[in-house]
Amino acid sequence: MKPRYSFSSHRTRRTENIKKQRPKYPELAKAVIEDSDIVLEILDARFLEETRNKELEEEILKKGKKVIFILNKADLVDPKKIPKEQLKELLPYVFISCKEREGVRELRKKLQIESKRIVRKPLTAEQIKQGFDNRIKVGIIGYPNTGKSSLINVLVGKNAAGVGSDAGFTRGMQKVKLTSDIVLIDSPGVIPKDQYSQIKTDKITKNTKVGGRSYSQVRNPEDVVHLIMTDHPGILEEHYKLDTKGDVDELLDRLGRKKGILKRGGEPNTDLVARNVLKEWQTGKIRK
Ligand SMILES: Nc1nc2c(ncn2[C@@H]2O[C@H](COP(=O)(O)OP(=O)(O)OP(=O)(O)O)[C@@H](O)[C@H]2O)c(=O)[nH]1
Ligand SMILES: [Mg+2]
Repeated sequence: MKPRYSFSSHRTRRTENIKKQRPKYPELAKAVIEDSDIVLEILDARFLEETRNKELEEEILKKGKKVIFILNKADLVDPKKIPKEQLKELLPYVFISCKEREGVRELRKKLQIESKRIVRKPLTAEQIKQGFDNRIKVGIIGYPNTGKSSLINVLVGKNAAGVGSDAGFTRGMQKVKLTSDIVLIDSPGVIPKDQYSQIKTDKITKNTKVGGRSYSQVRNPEDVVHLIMTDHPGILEEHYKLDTKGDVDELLDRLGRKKGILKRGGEPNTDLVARNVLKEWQTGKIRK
């Protein structure tokens, strides 16, 4: 008998491909920074500190590129509740909701102002002959799943970049025209080296909590639910209307029975229940 809920379609060769390619992503992001005049670092407004990539920020600084922080998924937070000191560190920033298309006009205007400030060397005859791309390049970098590709789509007003709820969706660079003079560059999400691991469960668990690894691919979904319950006491119990006093096993067990997510013998399938919880958490159905 097949399980009633299955995420098996996600555990395909694509996952294996991502694993093989992921080590190259930081290099790709650095190449995007090198190639860009302006860099947008996309953060998840729910997890500002956790989704920052200081390693890439250093690279931006080293290369002397202009950076604008994009605090995306603003529909899932109350911006007024974010401490002022935290925001000060992220200047200049723009709150954006790709979902609600908020903040987009402000960002477009900022990009236009900034791009006028950039001094470009006139092209040589040889460069013109070779069709050298002299447009202003805006690199979009950041942690996986923060909405880089979604931002490109709302900026250009059409689906030009692929979007998916699985972290690691974008796997290469992609140039998308914004105006006749500005081009956006999409790039794959990067987890900073010091927080990235294929084997250390504590790192994987933390990355998953902030959406950098997908609920469908993580090997230890129950641990991630446990971390959410520890870091944000009461939130899951309130959302699911279950009083389990912070006990993750009891929560997953009771939720499995309530939703009918059961194994063959009739016991709750806690792995799948945990993945369901994580999906709701990562997509913002459960609010902090
Ligand atoms: N609620 C909400 N969800 C968003 C917003 N922007 C993007 N998302 C969702 O976040 C998920 C990831 O979006 P992508 O645009 O694919 O993110 P990405 O940064 O390109 O991801 P990778 O390519 O995997 O690094 C998708 O399920 C989007 O629908 C937003 O402003 N609000
Ligand atoms: Mg993407």
